[in-house]
Amino acid sequence: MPATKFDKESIKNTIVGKVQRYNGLTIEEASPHQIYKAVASTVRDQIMHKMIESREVWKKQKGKSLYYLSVEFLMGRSMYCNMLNLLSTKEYTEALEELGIDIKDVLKEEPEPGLGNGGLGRLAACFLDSLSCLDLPAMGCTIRYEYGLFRQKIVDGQQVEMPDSWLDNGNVWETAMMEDACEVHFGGHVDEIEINGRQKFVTRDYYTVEAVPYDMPVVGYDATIVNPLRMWSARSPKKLDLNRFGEGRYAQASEEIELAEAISKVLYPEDRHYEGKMLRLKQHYFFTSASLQYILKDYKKRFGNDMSKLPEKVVIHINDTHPGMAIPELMRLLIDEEGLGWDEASAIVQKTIAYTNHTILAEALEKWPVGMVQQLLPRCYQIICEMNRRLCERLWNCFPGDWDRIARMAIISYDNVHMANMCVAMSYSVNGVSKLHGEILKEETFHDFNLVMPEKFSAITNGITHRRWLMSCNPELTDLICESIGTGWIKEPQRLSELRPFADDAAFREKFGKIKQHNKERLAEMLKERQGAVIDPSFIYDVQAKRLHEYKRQMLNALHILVLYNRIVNDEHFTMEPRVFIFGAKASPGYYRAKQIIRMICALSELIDKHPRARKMLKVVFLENYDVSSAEVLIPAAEVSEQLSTASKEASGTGNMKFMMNGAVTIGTLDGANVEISEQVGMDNIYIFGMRADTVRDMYRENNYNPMNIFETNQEIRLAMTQMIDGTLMPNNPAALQDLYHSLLLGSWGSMGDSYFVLKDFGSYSMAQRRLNNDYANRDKWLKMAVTNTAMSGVFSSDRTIHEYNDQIWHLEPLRKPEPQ
Ligand code: DL6
Repeated sequence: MPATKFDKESIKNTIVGKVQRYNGLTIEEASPHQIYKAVASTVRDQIMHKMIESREVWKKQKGKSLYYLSVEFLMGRSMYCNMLNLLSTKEYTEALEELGIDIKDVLKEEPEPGLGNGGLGRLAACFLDSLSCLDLPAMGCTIRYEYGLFRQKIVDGQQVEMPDSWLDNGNVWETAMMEDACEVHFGGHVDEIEINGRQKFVTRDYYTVEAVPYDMPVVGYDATIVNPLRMWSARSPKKLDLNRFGEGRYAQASEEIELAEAISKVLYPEDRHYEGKMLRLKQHYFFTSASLQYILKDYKKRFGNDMSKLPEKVVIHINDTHPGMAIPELMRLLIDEEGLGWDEASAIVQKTIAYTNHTILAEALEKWPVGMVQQLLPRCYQIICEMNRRLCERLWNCFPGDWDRIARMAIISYDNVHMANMCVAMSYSVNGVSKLHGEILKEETFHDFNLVMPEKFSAITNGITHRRWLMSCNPELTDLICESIGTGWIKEPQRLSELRPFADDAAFREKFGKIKQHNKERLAEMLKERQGAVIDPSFIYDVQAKRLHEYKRQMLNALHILVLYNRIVNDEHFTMEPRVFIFGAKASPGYYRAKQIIRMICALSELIDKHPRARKMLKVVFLENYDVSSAEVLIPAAEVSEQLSTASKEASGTGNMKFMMNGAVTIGTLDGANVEISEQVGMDNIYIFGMRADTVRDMYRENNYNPMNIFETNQEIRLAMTQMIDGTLMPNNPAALQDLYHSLLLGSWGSMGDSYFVLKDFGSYSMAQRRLNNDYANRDKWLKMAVTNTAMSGVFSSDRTIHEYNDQIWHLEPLRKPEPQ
């Protein structure tokens, strides 16, 4: 292939040429968005060039490929990371500069695809980045949602959800791959027929939805490979009904089209009603079926029709249970389409599919009503029943007569299909996402399965790509690290630990501190510009940014702030290091209590702002619409990272790693990956508080915790909680936070109140906060801690995580770079 140049001059000419050809404009006349499109498509040309080379190598090498199925891929903006990974940021920055354009203005124009909700989706995105960087062949598979997660507005102190139509101006990065479009069938009934003496199952009277794939390239840092993220879009095979249209029934004329296309309309449609739940099931089956059809088609093209070799060439990883329908669907394809027998098909499935669990929250363990699965996916339902029958038979041999245990482990029980049980029973690997979570899976969630099939279980601690979460979002710190320890850490992130001795170097610490200060100023500007919030960059920046959930205990943070406020207001001698508490969080639209917590935080912010003495030391800001792009400004500016989940509830967390990498010091419980963070930095460089996971487990078992005892004996808590409902916090509507107040004191239906132990852990949290406050006053001490956190964060790079997945689960061969000609 002829070499194409992507040096400064050719980049400049290409951009100017594209603006001319696409828009008929000169670069001076073009709008910022038109320039963005020209620049992005130049970067894309460069990636495509690489992709062709990479595919050639992949074809020749004939190795194994990974298909990573996930309902979420929270990719964030692509342009800057693509330039970085192509090693071309300098060329693009200078080319634009010479055209009189500031690259920052171009980057701002890129819409952010909100195809994810939180940690699960962002982890999938980090994994794709690391897979490409490590030259491991993989494809991410998901849905091309027309609307991503909602855009959050705060109106009158409350969350309002707005649609996120991220595709309005098109998506420069994607390519429609029409040749891989396929049909996905729903509904109908199954007939058993005999063909040439063989029993066959045929589904009839189904309806069809077309699955059209769009590929987005994921380029690795200084790597050979370009892996695709494949996003499936639903399209109706029906065309507009002209008869109905002619009769003036315009809405009905496109009704069927709309219904089919609803599948890829929104991420997480509301599922409090039957239709919504059904739509989610349709989504899950839609993209898993389309992905599997493609995987088998491609396998046959590359390796022929012998399906017994599938596990040697393909690994299908299901990210949580949402893509779990891949299991019966692969069985169906192997049996009904490829003509394999049950045992053969089942053996292949159990060697090809691996599963990661991301939560132990009982309410998040997916289950589907039997009737719904039967109606929507009749053939898969038959297969699930047979899998269940065989599993129960096996379990009966292991636990004779133990009906309760077998019912807990069954795939079908109490009129539901239990996805986690199916995933554990039918995949060859089940992993948790931190050491602690792995233990909890083995000892509690899947305890019974661990007795029967212990070889499947492992724990691989999550990670984050240090390219996006340090190099791209914190360029000044990146430069300082490179100046100090060279660039080896970029490819071997654990070498960041070479920075540790610099914690004792006063000059280095000062430089580190200055960079933090610049990042704090940058965040202050962003908050001013986005939502008119004014914060003082001399305050401590204390951040809690993550999805809003009771177990993450934003409530603990809020209650503590209210206690600080009361100390200031009621004691004129009380002082503290001035601190701004920044929250970033979206609450699921149907989660009333989570929305109440947002309301409380906003009310707290107003209350503090009104008090002349309090506002000199305290400030609360709720960052609207927390997303990847705002996280990229927020995280480098943070000095304190709040990781407050009730121990045992957070599977891992990944925000904790991002903050640490950027030099924020954690205050947190011994939960998820916080445990491993504390092991890395040592107890002197982290503030640990609260009950441990085993104590929490015992408290649940004993079921005799009474938060009222704490309420009655702790005056500070009692005052703060009373202010939630006496008009102090909500002067115009004192009753607004009543449910939240009661949830901390009283249980419902026999369960205890304060089920996430906010009051129980409050004392210990408050003490840890006091220590933190005192330590911050000692700048040297604080900066030493901050540097140590960055230095010890290398182990949390997703490159390490992917190496572990590959060594323990996938066994992929890295693509070898072509020999230079
Ligand atoms: O593994 C990624 C991420 C973990 O870091 C979080 O601790 C965990 O809460 C999250 N899990 C989910 C699962 N969905 N639910 N519920 O998002 O996964």
